[in-house]
Amino acid sequence: MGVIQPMPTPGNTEWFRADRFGLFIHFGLYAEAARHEWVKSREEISNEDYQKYFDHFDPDLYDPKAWAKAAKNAGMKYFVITTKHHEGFCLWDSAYTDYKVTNTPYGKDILGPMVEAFREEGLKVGFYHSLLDWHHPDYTVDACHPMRNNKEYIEKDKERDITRYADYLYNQTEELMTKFGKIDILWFDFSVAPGMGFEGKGKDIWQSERLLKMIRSYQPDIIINDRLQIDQDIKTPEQYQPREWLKVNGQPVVWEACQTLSGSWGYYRDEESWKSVEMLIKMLVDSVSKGGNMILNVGPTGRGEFDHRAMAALEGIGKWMHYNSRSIYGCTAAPEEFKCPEDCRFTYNPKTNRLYVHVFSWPFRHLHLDGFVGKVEYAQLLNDASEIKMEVGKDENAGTIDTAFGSNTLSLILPIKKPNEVPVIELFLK
Ligand code: FHN
Repeated sequence: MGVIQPMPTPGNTEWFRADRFGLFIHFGLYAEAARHEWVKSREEISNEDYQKYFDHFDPDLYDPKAWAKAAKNAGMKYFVITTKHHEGFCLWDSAYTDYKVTNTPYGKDILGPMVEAFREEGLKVGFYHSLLDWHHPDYTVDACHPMRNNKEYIEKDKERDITRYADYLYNQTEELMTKFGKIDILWFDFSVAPGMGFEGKGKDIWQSERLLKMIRSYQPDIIINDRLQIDQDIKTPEQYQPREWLKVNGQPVVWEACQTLSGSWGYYRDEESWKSVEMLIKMLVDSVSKGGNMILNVGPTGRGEFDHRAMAALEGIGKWMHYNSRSIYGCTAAPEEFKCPEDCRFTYNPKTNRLYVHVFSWPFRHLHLDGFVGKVEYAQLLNDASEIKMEVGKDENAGTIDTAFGSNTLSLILPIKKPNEVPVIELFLK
C-alpha cells in the first residue's frame, strides 16, 4: 500500500519513526522556583539574585531508575533531558564551568546515572542543550535575556565576546557527545529572533556548521533537530497539533510534536491547566495519524521526583498503551485511499497491513467506512481482541428512504458501551 515516505535526512530516523513516543524532561534550578523554567527571564532576576537556587539545589529524592521505569511503563521509547536550559546551569560535571550540579549541595553528577538508568530500561538517549545561556559572562543581551531592561548590564555588552560563548557551546557539546556513550538525539534550543532593539542569535552566532561537523564526527547516526537554524533530521512543532503531515518545500518531513502536561516545561507548582489523559492520548494518536511523533514533557520537582500529577498522567497513558500500543509503534499515516470517518483517526502499520481506527467520539451502533467494501478481512477491538462484525450497506429502512450509505460502505457494528478512552478497532486488510 502507498504510504508517505518522508525526505531522507543525515541522521538515522528509522527507529525514531517506528518508536513514535518519547519523554521530555526539563530539570534545573528553576524547579526550586517552581513557577516556570523561564522564571529568571519573566521576573528579570539577576545572576546574584538567582544564586539562591544554586545554593539550595539538593534533589535528595532523585532516583533516575524510578524516572526510567515511569517512562517505560507509559510506553515511551526514548527520552530527552535538559543537560543545560537557558539559565545556564549544567546537570553534569563539565570541565568548562563552575555553574554545575557537582558544585551544588547535591554535589554529584545527575546526567550519567540518568543515561544509565534509561538505557537499562531500553530507552534511546537524547540530550536537550540550550543555545541561550543567561548566566555565561560572554552571552550578550537579547530580547529574551533577564537583563534586557537593565541599562548597566547592557552597557557591559561591549566587554562581552559572543565568540567566546560559541567556543564554550562547542566545548560543552563535545563533552556531551563524547562522555556518555551513544547519544541518539540532540535537541538544541533555540535561535533567538531580533527584538526590543537587540539583534537575534542564529546559525552564525552559534557557528552551527562547525557544531554539526563535530557532532556527526562523534555520533554519525544521531538525530538533530531544527533549532540551530539549519534543518537537520526533525522538525519540532511545539505546543500545538499540526493539521497534516508537516512539509518543507512541499516535501513531507520527519517531525515530532513537543508537548507539556500543563503549559509549563519546568515544574510549576501552582499551574492548573493540566491536560486530561484522554486529551494526551488523542494528541499522540493524532500525531502518528499524520506521520509524526510526540514527545511529552515532565518537569520534576526540586526534590527530584515526578509529582503526583505527572505520575497520574503517565500511568493513565501507560494503561491505554498496554492494550493499544500496536496502533502506535511501527505505524504511520494511512494510505490516502482510505477515507477516515469524522471524529476518528487512522494509523497504519505497513509491515502487518493493519489499519487502526481510533474512535474519538463513540457513535451509536454503527461506524460507516465508505470505500472499504472488499478491503477488510477481519475486524476486532484492539483492547480485548473481541470481534467487530461488519455489514455492507446495511440500512433497515432500505427501499423506503434514500439510504445514507450504499453498497460500497462497510458498516462496523459497535457495542453500545465504548470499551475505554479512545477505543481502537484493528482492521486486518486484505
Ligand atoms: O524556551 C524554551 C522552553 O523553555 C522549552 O524548553 C521549549 C521546549 O521545546 N523550547 C523553548 C521554547 O520554544
